[in-house]
Amino acid sequence: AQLAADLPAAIEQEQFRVVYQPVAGVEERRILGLEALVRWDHPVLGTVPPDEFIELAEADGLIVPLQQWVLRTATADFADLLAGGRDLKLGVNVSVRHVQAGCLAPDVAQALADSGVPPDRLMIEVTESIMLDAEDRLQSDLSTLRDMGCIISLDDFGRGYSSLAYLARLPVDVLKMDREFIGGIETDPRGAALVAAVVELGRTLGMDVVAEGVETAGQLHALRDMKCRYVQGWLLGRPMAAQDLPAFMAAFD
Ligand code: G
Ligand code: G
Ligand code: MN
Ligand code: NA
Repeated sequence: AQLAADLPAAIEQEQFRVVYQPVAGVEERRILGLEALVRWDHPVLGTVPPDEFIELAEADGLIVPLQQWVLRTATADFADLLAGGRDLKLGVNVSVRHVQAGCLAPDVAQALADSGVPPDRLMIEVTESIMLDAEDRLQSDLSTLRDMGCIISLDDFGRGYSSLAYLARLPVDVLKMDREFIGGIETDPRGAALVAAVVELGRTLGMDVVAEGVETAGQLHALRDMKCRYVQGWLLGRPMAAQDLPAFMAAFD
Protein backbone atom coordinates (compact mmCIF):
# COMPACT_ATOMS: atom_id res chain seq x y z
CA ALA A 1 0.00 0.00 0.00
CA GLN A 2 2.90 2.30 0.77
CA LEU A 3 4.39 1.75 -2.68
CA ALA A 4 1.09 2.46 -4.40
CA ALA A 5 0.67 5.65 -2.38
CA ASP A 6 4.20 6.81 -3.21
CA LEU A 7 3.99 6.11 -6.91
CA PRO A 8 2.44 9.36 -8.20
CA ALA A 9 5.11 11.50 -6.54
CA ALA A 10 7.82 9.09 -7.67
CA ILE A 11 6.76 9.55 -11.26
CA GLU A 12 6.55 13.30 -10.91
CA GLN A 13 10.01 13.40 -9.32
CA GLU A 14 11.48 10.80 -11.70
CA GLN A 15 12.74 8.50 -8.94
CA PHE A 16 13.49 5.84 -11.55
CA ARG A 17 16.50 4.62 -13.39
CA VAL A 18 17.00 2.32 -16.34
CA VAL A 19 19.58 -0.45 -16.36
CA TYR A 20 20.57 -2.51 -19.39
CA GLN A 21 21.22 -6.23 -19.67
CA PRO A 22 23.30 -7.45 -22.59
CA VAL A 23 22.06 -9.96 -25.18
CA ALA A 24 24.87 -11.89 -26.86
CA GLY A 25 25.25 -14.01 -29.98
CA VAL A 26 26.14 -17.64 -29.29
CA GLU A 27 28.33 -18.04 -32.37
CA GLU A 28 29.23 -14.38 -32.84
CA ARG A 29 30.36 -14.09 -29.21
CA ARG A 30 29.50 -10.40 -29.31
CA ILE A 31 27.02 -8.21 -27.53
CA LEU A 32 24.26 -7.70 -30.08
CA GLY A 33 21.59 -6.08 -27.99
CA LEU A 34 20.48 -4.61 -24.68
CA GLU A 35 17.28 -4.97 -22.70
CA ALA A 36 16.13 -1.89 -20.80
CA LEU A 37 14.91 -2.71 -17.28
CA VAL A 38 13.46 -0.07 -14.99
CA ARG A 39 14.29 0.34 -11.27
CA TRP A 40 12.67 2.58 -8.67
CA ASP A 41 15.03 4.31 -6.27
CA HIS A 42 12.62 4.79 -3.41
CA PRO A 43 13.83 7.48 -0.99
CA VAL A 44 13.15 5.28 2.07
CA LEU A 45 12.96 1.69 0.83
CA GLY A 46 15.91 1.82 -1.56
CA THR A 47 15.84 0.03 -4.89
CA VAL A 48 12.46 -1.47 -5.74
CA PRO A 49 12.35 -4.01 -8.61
CA PRO A 50 9.73 -3.70 -11.39
CA ASP A 51 7.90 -6.85 -10.27
CA GLU A 52 6.84 -4.84 -7.22
CA PHE A 53 5.59 -1.68 -8.92
CA ILE A 54 4.69 -2.23 -12.58
CA GLU A 55 1.41 -3.87 -11.63
CA LEU A 56 0.64 -1.03 -9.23
CA ALA A 57 1.32 1.46 -11.99
CA GLU A 58 -0.91 -0.52 -14.33
CA ALA A 59 -3.77 -0.53 -11.86
CA ASP A 60 -3.47 3.23 -11.47
CA GLY A 61 -3.12 4.44 -15.03
CA LEU A 62 0.36 5.61 -14.06
CA ILE A 63 1.92 3.08 -16.37
CA VAL A 64 1.59 5.46 -19.31
CA PRO A 65 3.71 8.32 -17.91
CA LEU A 66 6.14 5.78 -16.42
CA GLN A 67 6.50 3.94 -19.69
CA GLN A 68 6.90 7.21 -21.59
CA TRP A 69 9.74 8.08 -19.23
CA VAL A 70 11.37 4.68 -19.76
CA LEU A 71 11.06 5.00 -23.54
CA ARG A 72 12.55 8.51 -23.53
CA THR A 73 15.38 7.58 -21.18
CA ALA A 74 16.30 4.31 -22.86
CA THR A 75 16.27 5.71 -26.40
CA ALA A 76 18.35 8.73 -25.30
CA ASP A 77 20.94 6.46 -23.63
CA PHE A 78 20.90 4.19 -26.64
CA ALA A 79 21.45 7.05 -29.10
CA ASP A 80 24.72 7.79 -27.29
CA LEU A 81 25.82 4.17 -27.60
CA LEU A 82 24.99 4.08 -31.32
CA ALA A 83 27.01 7.27 -31.77
CA GLY A 84 29.95 5.18 -30.53
CA GLY A 85 29.54 3.12 -33.72
CA ARG A 86 28.15 -0.07 -32.22
CA ASP A 87 25.78 -2.36 -34.09
CA LEU A 88 23.18 -2.97 -31.37
CA LYS A 89 19.48 -3.38 -30.78
CA LEU A 90 17.51 -2.05 -27.84
CA GLY A 91 14.69 -4.03 -26.24
CA VAL A 92 12.06 -2.17 -24.21
CA ASN A 93 9.35 -3.95 -22.23
CA VAL A 94 5.89 -2.51 -22.74
CA SER A 95 2.65 -2.98 -20.90
CA VAL A 96 -0.61 -3.97 -22.52
CA ARG A 97 -2.25 -1.32 -20.31
CA HIS A 98 -0.34 1.20 -22.38
CA VAL A 99 -1.90 -0.32 -25.47
CA GLN A 100 -5.34 -0.05 -23.89
CA ALA A 101 -4.69 3.59 -23.10
CA GLY A 102 -4.39 4.02 -26.86
CA CYS A 103 -0.98 5.65 -27.07
CA LEU A 104 1.71 2.99 -27.29
CA ALA A 105 2.52 3.42 -30.98
CA PRO A 106 2.54 7.26 -30.87
CA ASP A 107 4.66 7.27 -27.70
CA VAL A 108 7.19 4.94 -29.30
CA ALA A 109 7.25 7.06 -32.45
CA GLN A 110 7.82 10.18 -30.34
CA ALA A 111 10.73 8.64 -28.42
CA LEU A 112 12.34 7.50 -31.66
CA ALA A 113 11.93 10.91 -33.25
CA ASP A 114 13.27 12.76 -30.20
CA SER A 115 16.30 10.49 -29.81
CA GLY A 116 17.07 9.92 -33.48
CA VAL A 117 17.26 6.16 -32.89
CA PRO A 118 16.34 4.34 -36.14
CA PRO A 119 13.11 2.32 -35.69
CA ASP A 120 14.75 -0.90 -36.84
CA ARG A 121 17.03 -0.76 -33.80
CA LEU A 122 14.14 -0.89 -31.35
CA MET A 123 12.59 -4.11 -30.17
CA ILE A 124 9.23 -3.93 -28.41
CA GLU A 125 8.94 -6.71 -25.81
CA VAL A 126 5.37 -7.81 -25.16
CA THR A 127 4.45 -10.24 -22.42
CA GLU A 128 1.68 -12.65 -23.15
CA SER A 129 0.42 -13.04 -19.62
CA ILE A 130 -1.70 -9.94 -19.31
CA MET A 131 -4.05 -9.11 -22.07
CA LEU A 132 -6.96 -10.72 -23.94
CA ASP A 133 -9.29 -7.77 -23.37
CA ALA A 134 -7.05 -5.59 -25.50
CA GLU A 135 -6.16 -8.07 -28.15
CA ASP A 136 -7.58 -6.30 -31.22
CA ARG A 137 -5.96 -3.08 -30.19
CA LEU A 138 -2.69 -4.87 -29.42
CA GLN A 139 -2.70 -6.50 -32.81
CA SER A 140 -3.19 -3.21 -34.61
CA ASP A 141 -0.65 -1.31 -32.47
CA LEU A 142 2.00 -3.95 -32.98
CA SER A 143 1.31 -3.92 -36.72
CA THR A 144 1.70 -0.14 -36.73
CA LEU A 145 5.01 -0.40 -34.88
CA ARG A 146 6.20 -3.12 -37.18
CA ASP A 147 5.26 -1.06 -40.24
CA MET A 148 7.40 1.72 -38.75
CA GLY A 149 10.29 -0.77 -38.79
CA CYS A 150 10.35 -1.79 -35.13
CA ILE A 151 11.06 -5.39 -34.10
CA ILE A 152 8.38 -7.18 -32.07
CA SER A 153 9.29 -9.81 -29.50
CA LEU A 154 7.09 -12.12 -27.46
CA ASP A 155 8.65 -12.05 -23.99
CA ASP A 156 8.58 -14.81 -21.37
CA PHE A 157 7.59 -17.14 -24.18
CA GLY A 158 6.21 -20.41 -22.86
CA ARG A 159 5.34 -19.21 -19.38
CA GLY A 160 1.68 -18.39 -19.94
CA TYR A 161 -1.15 -20.54 -21.12
CA SER A 162 -1.61 -19.01 -24.50
CA SER A 163 1.83 -18.52 -25.99
CA LEU A 164 0.99 -20.43 -29.13
CA ALA A 165 -2.30 -18.59 -29.61
CA TYR A 166 -0.54 -15.23 -29.41
CA LEU A 167 2.14 -16.44 -31.71
CA ALA A 168 -0.51 -17.34 -34.26
CA ARG A 169 -2.26 -13.96 -34.07
CA LEU A 170 0.34 -11.30 -33.33
CA PRO A 171 3.03 -9.99 -35.68
CA VAL A 172 6.11 -11.42 -33.94
CA ASP A 173 9.77 -11.33 -35.03
CA VAL A 174 11.52 -12.68 -31.94
CA LEU A 175 10.74 -15.26 -29.26
CA LYS A 176 12.29 -14.66 -25.87
CA MET A 177 12.21 -18.02 -24.16
CA ASP A 178 11.29 -17.84 -20.50
CA ARG A 179 14.18 -18.46 -18.13
CA GLU A 180 12.27 -21.21 -16.33
CA PHE A 181 12.97 -23.50 -19.29
CA ILE A 182 16.65 -22.72 -19.39
CA GLY A 183 17.19 -23.56 -15.72
CA GLY A 184 16.56 -27.28 -16.24
CA ILE A 185 18.21 -27.68 -19.60
CA GLU A 186 21.18 -29.70 -18.31
CA THR A 187 19.39 -31.89 -15.80
CA ASP A 188 15.90 -32.44 -17.13
CA PRO A 189 15.65 -34.22 -20.50
CA ARG A 190 12.04 -33.12 -20.97
CA GLY A 191 12.97 -29.52 -20.25
CA ALA A 192 15.82 -29.77 -22.73
CA ALA A 193 13.51 -31.24 -25.35
CA LEU A 194 11.11 -28.32 -24.87
CA VAL A 195 13.89 -25.79 -25.36
CA ALA A 196 15.07 -27.57 -28.50
CA ALA A 197 11.48 -27.60 -29.77
CA VAL A 198 11.10 -23.84 -29.24
CA VAL A 199 14.37 -23.20 -31.07
CA GLU A 200 13.09 -25.33 -33.93
CA LEU A 201 9.73 -23.56 -33.87
CA GLY A 202 11.50 -20.22 -34.22
CA ARG A 203 13.56 -21.55 -37.12
CA THR A 204 10.48 -22.86 -38.91
CA LEU A 205 8.62 -19.59 -38.47
CA GLY A 206 11.61 -17.46 -39.44
CA MET A 207 11.83 -15.89 -35.98
CA ASP A 208 14.91 -15.25 -33.88
CA VAL A 209 15.00 -17.01 -30.53
CA VAL A 210 16.63 -15.54 -27.42
CA ALA A 211 17.21 -17.81 -24.42
CA GLU A 212 16.75 -15.84 -21.22
CA GLY A 213 18.24 -16.55 -17.80
CA VAL A 214 21.43 -18.28 -18.99
CA GLU A 215 23.48 -18.68 -15.82
CA THR A 216 26.02 -21.44 -16.51
CA ALA A 217 28.53 -22.42 -19.19
CA GLY A 218 26.79 -25.80 -19.38
CA GLN A 219 23.51 -24.15 -20.31
CA LEU A 220 25.28 -22.09 -22.95
CA HIS A 221 26.85 -25.22 -24.46
CA ALA A 222 23.53 -27.01 -24.52
CA LEU A 223 21.93 -24.01 -26.26
CA ARG A 224 24.75 -23.91 -28.80
CA ASP A 225 24.21 -27.61 -29.57
CA MET A 226 20.53 -26.81 -30.14
CA LYS A 227 21.52 -24.01 -32.54
CA CYS A 228 19.95 -21.32 -30.38
CA ARG A 229 21.55 -18.11 -31.66
CA TYR A 230 20.98 -15.53 -28.92
CA VAL A 231 21.39 -15.62 -25.16
CA GLN A 232 20.77 -13.33 -22.23
CA GLY A 233 21.52 -13.96 -18.56
CA TRP A 234 23.88 -13.55 -15.66
CA LEU A 235 26.56 -15.68 -17.36
CA LEU A 236 26.89 -13.00 -20.04
CA GLY A 237 26.16 -9.96 -17.90
CA ARG A 238 23.95 -8.48 -15.24
CA PRO A 239 21.78 -5.44 -15.88
CA MET A 240 24.02 -2.35 -15.57
CA ALA A 241 24.01 1.43 -15.83
CA ALA A 242 24.33 2.96 -19.30
CA GLN A 243 27.65 4.53 -18.40
CA ASP A 244 29.17 1.10 -17.67
CA LEU A 245 28.19 -0.41 -21.03
CA PRO A 246 31.02 0.78 -23.30
CA ALA A 247 33.73 -0.69 -21.05
CA PHE A 248 31.73 -3.87 -20.52
CA MET A 249 31.23 -4.41 -24.24
CA ALA A 250 34.84 -3.64 -25.06
CA ALA A 251 35.97 -6.25 -22.51
CA PHE A 252 33.45 -8.83 -23.76
CA ASP A 253 34.45 -8.75 -27.44
O1 G B 1 14.71 -6.53 -14.10
P1 G B 1 13.80 -7.59 -13.53
O2 G B 1 14.20 -9.02 -13.76
O3 G B 1 13.54 -7.38 -12.06
O4 G B 1 12.38 -7.37 -14.28
C1 G B 1 11.25 -8.03 -13.86
C2 G B 1 10.13 -7.83 -14.84
O5 G B 1 9.77 -6.45 -14.96
C3 G B 1 10.46 -8.32 -16.23
O6 G B 1 9.52 -9.30 -16.56
C4 G B 1 10.30 -7.14 -17.12
O7 G B 1 9.59 -7.50 -18.28
C5 G B 1 9.50 -6.15 -16.30
N1 G B 1 9.96 -4.81 -16.64
C6 G B 1 11.20 -4.31 -16.48
N2 G B 1 11.28 -3.04 -16.95
C7 G B 1 10.05 -2.74 -17.44
C8 G B 1 9.51 -1.58 -18.08
O8 G B 1 10.16 -0.56 -18.32
N3 G B 1 8.19 -1.63 -18.44
C9 G B 1 7.42 -2.72 -18.22
N4 G B 1 6.14 -2.67 -18.59
N5 G B 1 7.90 -3.84 -17.62
C10 G B 1 9.20 -3.86 -17.24
O1 G C 1 10.61 -10.94 -18.13
P1 G C 1 11.84 -10.28 -18.64
O2 G C 1 12.60 -11.18 -19.52
O3 G C 1 11.60 -8.96 -19.26
O4 G C 1 12.73 -10.04 -17.37
C1 G C 1 14.07 -10.03 -17.37
C2 G C 1 14.40 -10.24 -15.91
O5 G C 1 15.17 -11.42 -15.71
C3 G C 1 15.18 -9.10 -15.33
O6 G C 1 14.57 -8.67 -14.16
C4 G C 1 16.52 -9.70 -14.98
O7 G C 1 17.04 -9.12 -13.79
C5 G C 1 16.21 -11.17 -14.80
N1 G C 1 17.36 -11.98 -15.18
C6 G C 1 18.21 -11.69 -16.18
N2 G C 1 19.16 -12.65 -16.30
C7 G C 1 18.89 -13.57 -15.33
C8 G C 1 19.52 -14.80 -14.99
O8 G C 1 20.49 -15.27 -15.57
N3 G C 1 18.95 -15.48 -13.96
C9 G C 1 17.85 -15.03 -13.29
N4 G C 1 17.40 -15.77 -12.29
N5 G C 1 17.23 -13.88 -13.61
C10 G C 1 17.74 -13.14 -14.62
MN1 MN D 1 11.78 -8.57 -21.32
NA1 NA E 1 8.80 -9.12 -19.48
